[in-house]
Amino acid sequence: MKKKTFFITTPIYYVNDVPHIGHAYTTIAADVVARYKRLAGYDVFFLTGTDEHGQKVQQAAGQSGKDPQAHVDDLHVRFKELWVRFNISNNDFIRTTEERHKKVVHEILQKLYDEGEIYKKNYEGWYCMPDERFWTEKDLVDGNCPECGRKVEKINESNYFFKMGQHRDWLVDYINQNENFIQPKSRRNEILGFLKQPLDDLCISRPTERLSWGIPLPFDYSDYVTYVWFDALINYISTFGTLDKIHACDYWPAAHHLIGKDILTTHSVYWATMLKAIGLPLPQNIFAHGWWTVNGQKMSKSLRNVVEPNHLIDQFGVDVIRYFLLREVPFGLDGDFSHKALIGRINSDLANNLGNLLNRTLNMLKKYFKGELPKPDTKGDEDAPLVAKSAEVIKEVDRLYGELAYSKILAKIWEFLDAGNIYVNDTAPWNLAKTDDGKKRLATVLYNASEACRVIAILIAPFMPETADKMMTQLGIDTPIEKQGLDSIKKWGWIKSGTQTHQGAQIFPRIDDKAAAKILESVDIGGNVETKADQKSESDDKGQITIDDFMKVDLRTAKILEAENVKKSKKLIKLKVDLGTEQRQVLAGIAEAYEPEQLVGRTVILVANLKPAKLMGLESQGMILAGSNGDAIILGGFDSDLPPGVRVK
Ligand code: ME8
Repeated sequence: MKKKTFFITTPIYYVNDVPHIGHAYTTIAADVVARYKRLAGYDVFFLTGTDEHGQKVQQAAGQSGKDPQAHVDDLHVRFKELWVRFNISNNDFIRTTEERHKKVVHEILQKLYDEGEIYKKNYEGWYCMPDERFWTEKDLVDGNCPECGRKVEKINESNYFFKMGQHRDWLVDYINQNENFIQPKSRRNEILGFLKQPLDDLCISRPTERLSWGIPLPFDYSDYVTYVWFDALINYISTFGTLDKIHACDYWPAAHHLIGKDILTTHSVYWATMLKAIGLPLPQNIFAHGWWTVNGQKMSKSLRNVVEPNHLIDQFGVDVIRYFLLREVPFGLDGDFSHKALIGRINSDLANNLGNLLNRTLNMLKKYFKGELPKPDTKGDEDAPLVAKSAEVIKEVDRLYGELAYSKILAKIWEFLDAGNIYVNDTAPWNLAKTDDGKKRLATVLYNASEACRVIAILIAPFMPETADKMMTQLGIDTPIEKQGLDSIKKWGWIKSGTQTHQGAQIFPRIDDKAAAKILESVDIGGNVETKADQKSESDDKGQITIDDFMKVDLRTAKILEAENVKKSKKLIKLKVDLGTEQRQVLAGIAEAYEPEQLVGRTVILVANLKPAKLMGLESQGMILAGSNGDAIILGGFDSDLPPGVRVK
């Protein structure tokens, strides 16, 4: 039977940029899904690449005295090499300067031109040189570019335009009818808001006298090159060859275009309307994730705070970074990078939890069975809940992949890990080993604990492929993980009795306080901000906090979806709030000031990273901010609408 296909993409990165954790983030996120879908038996095609045309490349090449092609040939390698280091399993790496790509761009331009979808007109507008974009007078902010704030120039020239404006109405309908087309929901609303204005036609050419480094227009070859975005977006299909081949290909439409929130309009408006005009179906999903900052600041060369992935890999290893980026911040929200948080995750999630279960299981196998996996013997009450938990987690993980809820997927896998550790605690193998009868039960317990480790290895393999392989080696399993597949964990008991396990070194050793202090001391981003901030907060005796202390509090806008009084409580109201990417239950002590019905629909401020707490037996996942002058309690809010999930700072 033919396998089901699955196509996933990352943006193609500007070749001039130095790859940083932001780029790594999207690429790792795509890789995790690609790996999971392969494990689930799909025929996966995973595409990434580099965007190599445009003004900035032309300028940078000029400054280094190189021909632009030689310049991009040198630079694109930085991305390719980084993806190899990160174990990225892409099936293709497309470069927009490759002939195969240019051919498809030409074919599409010519087709749209012949069909009257592209026309030429004289145009006067404001042009932002660094962003290579035209703006209308009303777009400008204080006379500057609305995107980057830099100066714009008035330009009057003839250009070619794609008739994008005519597509507005159906696009709005399409977005309304296809809930999953743009995610998260807050981004979808942002685009629907954008489409409330009339949609302009898109200028898709640049005169060669101003910019020569681009794909020449096939119908005006010597005078114009293609606008870099029109060229770049086509990479998602040029990987498959000519239009005929794309139409015939099983991978299109893509299951997911993963992008950062910065490039949402180009994907959900430009690309969607281009596809419609070309006659191709739209991607099933465009997911715009959030933005990584460093100690609360945008990463930039001038602030010297660009987190360089190669250094992180050298210091912590590939899998730790892959894990951290996807565990730390819910996909879709912004996140702040810090080495301290990274070390915290290594110690609590990886060394303590994951390392612990594998290590103690292998240790006991060695001690009581010379490392050989015994045949399960006496059953016990603790077995069925462990097996049931495994099935529940596998099912839920699969559902969460559909939402690209990476952080929740990992949290769910860790629930099973906890269940494994509890199983070992409750069955107390060290006591069982004392009697002959106990030893029969011990055989079952260690068999089940080993199978639990294998289930975990398979579930974490998409996130941490090297770790999963190491776990398999220590468990003595030589069947590759892809061969075992997801099906092998759907039924308990794949691992074979008699397998000789090999306890090796701790997979994730703890980073002790001394080593952690040394790492933080050596961090050189933004002028050693992490350690400087620490020193400052220690020496501060006026009760003041630093900006870093403040940035640790993750304040978010949250929309109240449901509200009800908590029974037997005079003060508490139970709220269900929308955080853009997830919904949470929060208890607020505001019942004396508000009726539940007054609250639904309001946008409030939530402390989103507060440890969950139980109040009147109910879990509260965060805290709502309110002010009080003694008797009146007033909720904090905003004087105009903000979507849910926006960071407040
Ligand atoms: O926009 N946090 O390329 P680009 C999270 N060539 N993600 C980040 C990030 C950050 N701080 N910085 C970058 C382009 N990214 C175009 C794309 S696609 C047809 C053309 C990630 O090099 C994120 O995925 O500026 C963002 O969308 C992408 O890098 C932008 O990369």
